[in-house]
Amino acid sequence: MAAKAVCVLTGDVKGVIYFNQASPDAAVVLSGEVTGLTPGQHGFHVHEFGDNTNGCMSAGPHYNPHGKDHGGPDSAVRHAGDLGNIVADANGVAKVDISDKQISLSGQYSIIGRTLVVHADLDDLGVGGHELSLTTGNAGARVACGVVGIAKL
Ligand SMILES: [Cu+2]
Ligand SMILES: [Zn+2]
Repeated sequence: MAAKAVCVLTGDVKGVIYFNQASPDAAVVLSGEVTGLTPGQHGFHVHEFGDNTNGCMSAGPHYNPHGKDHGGPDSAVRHAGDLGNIVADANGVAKVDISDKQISLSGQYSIIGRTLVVHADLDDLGVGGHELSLTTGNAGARVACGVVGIAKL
């Protein structure tokens, strides 16, 4: 059965991201647009909690149900929530077109009810050699976030 979700990102940076998963074992396809960014790469992750009571900070760390180190979307070792970077153009607009097999919209590791976060800086995908590389990719402040919710089919 197909599943659909949507996330409205709010903050100085804004966006709407749609999630589509054709079947429970299929990749999740993310599409949409984020605006108001500085040009360049920005870390893009699913964080553990769908709690935005204290803004994006209360979303907690990267969603990491398997207790792994931080990585990039194509890394053998990564957090389930590690979706890499989105890239903003000179106008601060990032088009999102990501397909990922470690997140799901159903079952034990569903990301529904968790928070999608956009960061101020580039995610080094775990290989930057910074003390934060293996936990956050040293991606800096959380400039926008939103809870992933069930969308109308
Ligand atoms: Cu993040
Ligand atoms: Zn991570």
